[in-house]
Amino acid sequence: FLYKVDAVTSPYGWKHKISLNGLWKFKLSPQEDPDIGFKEKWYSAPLVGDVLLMPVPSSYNDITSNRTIRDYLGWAWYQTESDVNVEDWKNSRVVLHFGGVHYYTKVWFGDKFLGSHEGGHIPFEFELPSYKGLLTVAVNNTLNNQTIPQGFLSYPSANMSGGYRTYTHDFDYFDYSGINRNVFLYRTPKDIYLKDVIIKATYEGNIGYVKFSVLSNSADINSPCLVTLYDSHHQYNISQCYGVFKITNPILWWDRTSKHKPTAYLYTLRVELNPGSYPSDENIYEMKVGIREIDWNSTGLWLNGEKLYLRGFGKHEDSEMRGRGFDWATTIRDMDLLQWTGANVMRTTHYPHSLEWIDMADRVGILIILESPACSLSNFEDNMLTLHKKIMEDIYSTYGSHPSIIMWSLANEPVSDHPRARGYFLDLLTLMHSIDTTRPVTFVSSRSVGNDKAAGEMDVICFNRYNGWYAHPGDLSIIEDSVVDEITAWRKAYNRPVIITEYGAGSLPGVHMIPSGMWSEEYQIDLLKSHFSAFDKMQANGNLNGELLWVFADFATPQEYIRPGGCMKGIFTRSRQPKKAAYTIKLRYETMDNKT
Ligand code: GCB
Repeated sequence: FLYKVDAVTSPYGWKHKISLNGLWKFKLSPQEDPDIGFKEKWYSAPLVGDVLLMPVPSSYNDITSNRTIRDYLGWAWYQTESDVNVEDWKNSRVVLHFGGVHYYTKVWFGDKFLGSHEGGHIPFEFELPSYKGLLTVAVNNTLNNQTIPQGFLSYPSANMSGGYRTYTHDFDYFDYSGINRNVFLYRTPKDIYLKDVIIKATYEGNIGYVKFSVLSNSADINSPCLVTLYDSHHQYNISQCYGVFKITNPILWWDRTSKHKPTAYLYTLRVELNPGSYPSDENIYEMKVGIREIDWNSTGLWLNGEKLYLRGFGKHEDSEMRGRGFDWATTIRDMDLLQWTGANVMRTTHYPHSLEWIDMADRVGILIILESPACSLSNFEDNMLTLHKKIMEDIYSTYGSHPSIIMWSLANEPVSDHPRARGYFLDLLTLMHSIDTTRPVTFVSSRSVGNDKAAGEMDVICFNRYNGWYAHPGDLSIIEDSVVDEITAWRKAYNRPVIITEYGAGSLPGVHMIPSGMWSEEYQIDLLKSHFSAFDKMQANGNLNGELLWVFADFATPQEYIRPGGCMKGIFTRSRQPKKAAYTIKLRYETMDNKT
């Protein structure tokens, strides 16, 4: 497969970065006194007492053999020493970057409170007052009716000694917690520094247009910038913070006619603020840019003028021991396996995946439907909408420049037959259209055509349905007609592109049955094939624009009697080895690839 050996392995373009990954001190607050860490100011001195070493990044849940840690709810404390032993950092602005911490985070540097953050899957950062010191992070994973996603804590037997409590949520994945993604420091000049670079890279005819805006801390839009766009053949310069590069005969990010399919061609954009004013290159930021155009109308989606039929998966960021913790080995393995199947798309269920992941998708040419963390939403009150809007804005500013992202998904399986759902999702749709005119917007429905109040308003209809599994378990004969009828009904009702974003069956590797029965590897294959017959008909008559199987690999769920050791609908096991169905999918997706 095609990996770019010349490309750096980080989506973060600052020149000077120091990783803070490694073993951090870790301590849980006791359930009897959950706020003790704040009262005793655990941040002001090295953590003592029941302190463990915890790998960062990783979720803390599955690292130890301790049940309390696995099932913990409340404030977990992390601590490390930031000791940047570089003289030059003294005169710089030092920024502490977190790729993602689930769910509420409070951060101190020594006694100084740096700030807090809400939301588990979005990067955030703080300026550090100095570059040497004790860094403490308190993280709380308790979700409630006002968080995204929601969780429900209740005390059904408050009188019982020990205060028995229950905690549930409506989404089915294990809610892994802690410092799940990379942590690092980077440095910039103190006086003028970059805050964001927004890119829109498209083309018309044989001209590529790379529109950029460099946002810095300076209010002066005329502050000097040198922006360079280059690849190994060409270099273009613009001495302004806003502008458009016009490139004749650009190499497009995705080109199905190329010998290497797809090409995933990336240019580099280099931004230099106040050029020439700094002895080091701390005023330089570099990022990759892919030139491509997405179009959509009532009948489908096009990428660079070619009509897309999406074939791929929903996928969790989940692996053994690490939980939701970012891991290069898993990332590269997953990217490799995705290509091995011949898939062209992946939905980041049910939250945005690490930026490193999306960056890899940019490099290999996998298309991404990027989903927000709003899974199984049932609260449509105004304060929820405000939080959801903020999350979508953050998602856009974090991921918006990545060429692999072809569509935004506002939510997975909300209670979209709720009377408020329509207004709620229309507001989010309007917001996304106002900030990004280049990509379609959807949410993924599990409601029926007749009951859903909002899916028909989206640019693309995405729905999940488990025929032969949750509906009519064990019955394969029902599948083909049900799928054909439902896809036809969605198209007829709303005249929009339609994608089935989840279907599938659980299988336990090594369980075999003839004739096939539920949980066997054979049943998973038979169920997929029954769906394929329907999909082929619907693709042929133009009613279906894509099929995404649930799920790429098995993953951890809360403990439930309907799931033996996790969600087993993967075509790969949790340790990323193929089940029999992986070969069925590979055959189908590769054959489709050869057709296009
Ligand atoms: C769904 C959800 C997904 C679950 C899946 C299942 O509809 O979107 O998160 O894992 O069903 O296997 O139950």
